[in-house]
Amino acid sequence: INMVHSVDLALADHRMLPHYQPVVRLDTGAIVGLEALARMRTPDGRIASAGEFHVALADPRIAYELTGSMLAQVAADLRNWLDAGIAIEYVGINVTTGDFQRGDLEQRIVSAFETAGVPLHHALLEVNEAVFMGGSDGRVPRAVEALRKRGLKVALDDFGTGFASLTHLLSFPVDIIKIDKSFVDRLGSDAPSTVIVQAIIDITRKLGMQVIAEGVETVEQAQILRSLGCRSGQGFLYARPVSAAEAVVLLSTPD
Ligand code: G
Ligand code: G
Ligand code: NA
Ligand code: MN
Repeated sequence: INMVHSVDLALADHRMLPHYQPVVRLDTGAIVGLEALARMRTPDGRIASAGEFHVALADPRIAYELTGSMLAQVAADLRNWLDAGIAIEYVGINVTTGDFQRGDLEQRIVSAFETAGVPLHHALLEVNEAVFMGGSDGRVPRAVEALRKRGLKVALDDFGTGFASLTHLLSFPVDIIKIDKSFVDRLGSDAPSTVIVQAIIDITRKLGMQVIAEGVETVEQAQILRSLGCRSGQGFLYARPVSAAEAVVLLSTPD
């Protein structure tokens, strides 16, 4: 099957929707934010994960249109949650190369959030290392700088898997570093990984950035992360990505 075609049809039928995974404080378990993850309702009613269709996001047009749909839905959900008195710092939205090509990402985010009446500081843009470093013209870091000046937060996603050097972080700072799951997986069993995670936490802290550990699955990983000074994490240990309706329940439940 042709994934680009499937996602195209799903976009036209409003069958692309955000699910949300909580980001929690590792000491209390309190939810500080959410990451929006695209899901596709298939014609037979199943919910497909992004892993099943993300090859289609290599098509710049598909990536661009998915982001438009996600921005509108995330901003509307945020408005509902804020109206319900739910305190939520940010919702992360994943963007990729195709989102940076037309030079209008900033305007698209601003207008989606203005339409919903949601302040921009609730938006967290998640950009992975490969996208951040891709394109020799420096287009992405410049766009990121402009977005941060507008008051959005930016996270460098999947940190440690790509080529973003620490030198680069000094030139193009971001608000949040998300430590890739592959490092979290090896905590405890693999000494070098522990040393690397410790170094990432120490250096980013000194640069004034926050750290989120991704893919936390065990109590032991969470305990090691806390001992290394990591304050936030996300992963199946706390919650899987859930629908907007289920997210309300998680957000409304006292910790
Ligand atoms: O949720 P899941 O594990 O299936 O996600 C698989 C991959 O798809 C991850 O790399 C994730 O960042 C990416 N992804 C999920 N939702 C979106 C989205 O809305 N836009 C983009 N560009 N990527 C997404
Ligand atoms: O590339 P990005 O970091 O945005 O991808 C996040 C992906 O990781 C999502 O598809 C989400 O479903 C998945 N994920 C989140 N927490 C866990 C976890 O604890 N274990 C595993 N295996 N996957 C996770
Ligand atoms: Na992400
Ligand atoms: Mn990630």
